[in-house]
Amino acid sequence: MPEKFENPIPVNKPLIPEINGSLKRIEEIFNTKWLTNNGEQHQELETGLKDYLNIDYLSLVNNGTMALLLGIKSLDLNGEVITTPFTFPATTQALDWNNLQPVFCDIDPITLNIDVNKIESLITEETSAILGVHVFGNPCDVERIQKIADKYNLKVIYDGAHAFGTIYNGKPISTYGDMTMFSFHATKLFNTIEGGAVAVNDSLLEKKIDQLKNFGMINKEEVGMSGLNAKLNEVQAGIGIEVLKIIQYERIKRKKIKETYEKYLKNIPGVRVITTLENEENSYQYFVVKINELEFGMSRDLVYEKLKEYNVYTRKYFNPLCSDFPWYQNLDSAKSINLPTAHRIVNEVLTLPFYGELELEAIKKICKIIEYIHKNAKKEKSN
Ligand code: T4K
Repeated sequence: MPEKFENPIPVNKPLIPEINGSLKRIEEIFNTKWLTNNGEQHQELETGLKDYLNIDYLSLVNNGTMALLLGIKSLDLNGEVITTPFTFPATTQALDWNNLQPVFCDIDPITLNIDVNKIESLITEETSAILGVHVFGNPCDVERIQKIADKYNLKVIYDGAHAFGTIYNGKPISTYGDMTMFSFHATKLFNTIEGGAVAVNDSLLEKKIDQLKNFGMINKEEVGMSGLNAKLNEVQAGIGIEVLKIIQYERIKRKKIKETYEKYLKNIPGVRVITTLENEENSYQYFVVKINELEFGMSRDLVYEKLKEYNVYTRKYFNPLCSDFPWYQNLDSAKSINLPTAHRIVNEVLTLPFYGELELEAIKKICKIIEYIHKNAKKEKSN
């Protein structure tokens, strides 16, 4: 029987840069007394991110949810938006706050992203956009989604909260669709403690989002639209610059961790790794498996509980499905009968601990524990 970890292993640990660089930046900010409103740190981070992500237009904001909310607002949509139920609450809440009605589309069982084969049947006269989520950093079927959008004259928005740095078919993920939102929350691969960004493909839209995050102000004396305050402050931007410097090393470490997990989980029946790397450079933001109860001998929920006994803290992202939120219960598309794959998957998916600090020996041990839980479950059943 494997031994319990002495200290808890969390699902995530933020990427934290060496303290001196951040302190120096805070000192600069304090000396200049410029704390927010598009200061020097903000501008430097925006430029750094455009370089890193290889994109031309990007607007920084104070969290990923605001990035989505204001990004959607900038497109002047109305009516219905087709989206996925298998996502974090922020995705559909950004629609709610824009007075748009989500229409839930079932998901693909392999990628866990919106099922492109089912989108067209949900389009009505009221549809104005498709909102896809690159779940766990794996790209949606961006090319087929664009074809559908072109045919029906719809906008395409991507929630890329998990897809920072994902490259698909040789192109940065944010070059697909009309816009892509990124989250820079502490738990994300790249963080500014709290933060986010909207990446777009033209300068006019970038300008509009810049205005929307600053009360809709065009200049000091003109307010052109109803905006909000969603600015990223200088301290967070400064820390972001320091995090960006070490992101490449973190990705290399996470690649090794991912390979180690894959190697040691490969032969455990009923465990399937979600992330694949076909035509894609992965974001390395999450490491996720699916537990097939029949083959593994135990449900995902029980595995989650058992792992806790060994001091391993996993997560059931994204449980519950957004379609199960109380305020969507009158929607036809939210009915479970219309979302069979999402309802099955939400009971199978488990996010395992994944961060660069995690030692390879610890990964091997987590895999051994999972294997032991499987073997024991089979034994218990046969007794
Ligand atoms: N769209 C999608 C698809 C998203 O996944 C998210 C957010 C959004 C939109 C919205 O973006 P933001 O507005 O958040 O920028 C976390 C995050 O808060 C959330 O950002 C993220 N997705 C979601 C998937 O996960 P929780 O409630 O699971 O976080 P929490 O506090 O349980 O943290 C997880 C683990 O991380 C902890 O066990 C320990 C570690 N941790 C966490 C924090 C906050 C630390 O070590 N230090 C920390 O400071 O939501």
